[in-house]
Amino acid sequence: MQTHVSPPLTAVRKDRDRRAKQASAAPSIEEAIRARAFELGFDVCRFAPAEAAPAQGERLHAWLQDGAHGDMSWMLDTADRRAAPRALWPEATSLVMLGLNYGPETDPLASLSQRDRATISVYARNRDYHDLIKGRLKQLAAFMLKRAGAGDAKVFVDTAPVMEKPLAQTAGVGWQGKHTNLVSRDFGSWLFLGAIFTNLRLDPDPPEQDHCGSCRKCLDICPTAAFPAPYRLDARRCVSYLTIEHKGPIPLEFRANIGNRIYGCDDCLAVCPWNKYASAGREAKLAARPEFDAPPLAQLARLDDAAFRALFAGSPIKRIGRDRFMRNVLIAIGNTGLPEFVAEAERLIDDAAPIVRGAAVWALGRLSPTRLAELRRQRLAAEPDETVRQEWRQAA
Ligand code: B12
Ligand code: SF4
Ligand code: SF4
Repeated sequence: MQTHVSPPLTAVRKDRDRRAKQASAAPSIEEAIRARAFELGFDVCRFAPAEAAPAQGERLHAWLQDGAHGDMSWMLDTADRRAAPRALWPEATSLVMLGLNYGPETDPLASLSQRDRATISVYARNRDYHDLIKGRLKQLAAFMLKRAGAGDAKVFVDTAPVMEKPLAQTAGVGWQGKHTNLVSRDFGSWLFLGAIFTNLRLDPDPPEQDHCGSCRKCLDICPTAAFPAPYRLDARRCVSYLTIEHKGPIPLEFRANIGNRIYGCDDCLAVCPWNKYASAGREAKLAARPEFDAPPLAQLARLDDAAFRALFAGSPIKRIGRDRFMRNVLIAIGNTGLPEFVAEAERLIDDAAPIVRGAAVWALGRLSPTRLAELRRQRLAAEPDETVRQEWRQAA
């Protein structure tokens, strides 16, 4: 016959202590998600409640009311959903906010003084980050739901109506600096952001505080005076907007100050003193391709549609198309002040696209007013497009 013998009290205690120890050694779901995020190449992963950043909706509406979004009408169309995570997805309870370091290896502003070269902003010197980050967010979301054994999740990077910067600040990824981008104490201005909304309940991290202090370097360096006040950007004046988002001719008042920036701008990001703690990004697919690091303007000016598509396959630059890209190249050419570009500008006056012809007229006027005057009468009479005719009329 078997008799049940109770273990001595000390053995019970030992067993309980061992199990408690095991339980505390097992990572929490937040720690597990964070560890997986690092494996997937993210550099920051933090959590916020879905009610995060309630004031941002009002600020977004005020910004739109001012017309600061310019012709990004999609910002207006999606405003109500963008204003708060729950307006986009009512079941969301927690947010996983991710940052991926894309810090450059060299001074991103070095090529600004090379007149015969183009400056492409750091984020666009290799593969499109949207594709890269979205795939990883999906992998992280799948891991999270599997670990939780329940729940639902949605992933976002850039293009969805989500205010990534203020949400990331609430999760403690960094703070919105006076240039309005998120600054991190560890990565400076060089973090791409992404988000996972979920109906799981995750423990939030504390928010980050503003560490700008009395600094105003980013405000002072802006070549087009795009900040009406600290923490406020008028997109209509920002070179990033003008060279990427804006579809028509670039307003005359900004052309000279755009210099050789042909796609985006990094000036306000690059001068931030917090970049001294930044390091080069570890993602090879985002490291600058040599051919996108200060490419010669003369080569870019020769790209036809097929060559443009081939060169920028997989790059975010492809999105703006050859004609808008060539408009930007011609603004940079007009700013070189170098006579060797006169023939290039004159050749593009015959381009099939009005946006290119118009920019070519401006560039030629800057480089050789005499040659422009020689061509004006005959070309103006033959020009079918009113915007290009306008360029002929206003060119020097
Ligand atoms: C629209 C957009 C743009 C527009 C407008 C930029 C802007 N500042 O809004 C344009 C085309 C100009 C642009 C440019 C760039 N962009 Co952009 N853009 C976006 C996008 C799609 C939406 C941003 C948005 O909601 N703007 C609306 C305004 C109202 O929001 P906000 O800037 O946060 O405005 C806040 C402040 O003004 C503040 N505020 C207002 N008043 C006051 C007063 C006080 C006292 C305070 C404290 C705050 C405050 O409250 C507002 C709400 O938070 C986001 C992706 C996303 N889905 O979030 C990427 C995003 C912001 N862009 C990004 C990048 C990298 C850039 C560029 C650096 C690209 C380049 N090199 O050319 C430049 C930087 C220009 C700049 N200085 O902002 C990254 C920024 C990453 C980061 N670390 O912050 C994002 C997050 C994309 C991503 N997924 O990584 N962009
Ligand atoms: S990206 Fe360039 S143009 Fe735009 S706000 Fe910053 S410094 Fe100014
Ligand atoms: S440059 Fe200065 S003011 Fe601008 S974001 Fe960095 S710390 Fe803030």
